Amino acid sequence: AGVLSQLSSHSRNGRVCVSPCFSLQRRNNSTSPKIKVDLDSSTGVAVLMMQSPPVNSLSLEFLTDFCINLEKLEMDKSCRGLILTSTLSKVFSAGLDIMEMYGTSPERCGEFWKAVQEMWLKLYGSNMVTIAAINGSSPAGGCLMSIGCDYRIMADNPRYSIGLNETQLGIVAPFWFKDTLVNTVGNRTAELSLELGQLYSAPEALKIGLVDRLVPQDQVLSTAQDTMSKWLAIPDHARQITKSMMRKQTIDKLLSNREADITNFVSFITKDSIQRSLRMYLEMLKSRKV
Ligand code: CO8
Repeated sequence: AGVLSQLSSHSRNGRVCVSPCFSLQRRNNSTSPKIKVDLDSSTGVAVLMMQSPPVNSLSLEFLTDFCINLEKLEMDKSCRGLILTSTLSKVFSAGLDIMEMYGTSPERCGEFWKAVQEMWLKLYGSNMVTIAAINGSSPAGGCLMSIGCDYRIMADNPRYSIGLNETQLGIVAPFWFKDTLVNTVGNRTAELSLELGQLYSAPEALKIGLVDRLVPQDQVLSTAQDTMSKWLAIPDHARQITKSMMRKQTIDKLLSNREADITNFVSFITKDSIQRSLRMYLEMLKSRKV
């Protein structure tokens, strides 16, 4: 078990259960329809590519697949660094799949939310060095994934946006989304950003510290690789303990409130008024195309 897990008394509770034979399997490359992982055993760096067109939306199936892949890499001692990126041309991830929250049963909503929690717990608490290579727009859940990493490199394109825009959909980012944003950009900026549901262009995101670096689109991945080698020069144990010190309190807050958080989400999202807001937002997304 990694240092983050050892230091957190609850952290194993949150883990997706992977059958022993599956988790012990050591493969360098794995492919699945929605996610592709390339692990370079000479550098110990894995690149996890999200490849679920049209927008890498985070459905239950996608999140399950994501967590299984992350768990496998976490357990593989040869893997020390993870770069998260997208194979799509203009989108990193459109965030949670809105269709998972619209017109679905409370049971399915609960299962979905548990998978969202799991994704964040695994990513934010990872022992690996995690770098988001943000090569396209990254709203809401896509932004959560990005700020769940240790470092963010974004394509320098003012048309790409990133942020927690939940209020624009008439929904509310839960406390652990908020905490992750506060930990990244500070309280005041997070407050403005969350209340307004603000999406920032890549240059604006750099200015407020939501991302760490902008580079031309075709250099996002190579810059992530270069940055990774600098991070990997730091001894793992020292970096991991420091990471845990910075993140443990935030992680433990969700771990000790997981069930209540699921109940809150399900009762909120299934309200008629919230369902109406989601429908209007979906219609707006469709109408933008016309
Ligand atoms: N979920 C499901 N479908 C989506 C999503 C999504 N998040 N985003 C886009 N789509 C669909 C579109 O409706 C469209 O469908 P169709 O082809 O059938 O018309 C298709 O994907 C392609 O979308 P676009 O044409 O808009 O693609 P573009 O490349 O022009 O734009 C963007 C890409 C910028 C990502 C754009 O699609 C966009 O802004 N999407 C919406 C992003 C968004 O607002 N996501 C918020 C999701 S909510 C969330 O992540 C956190 C919720 C926390 C819940 C808390 C409750 C308590």
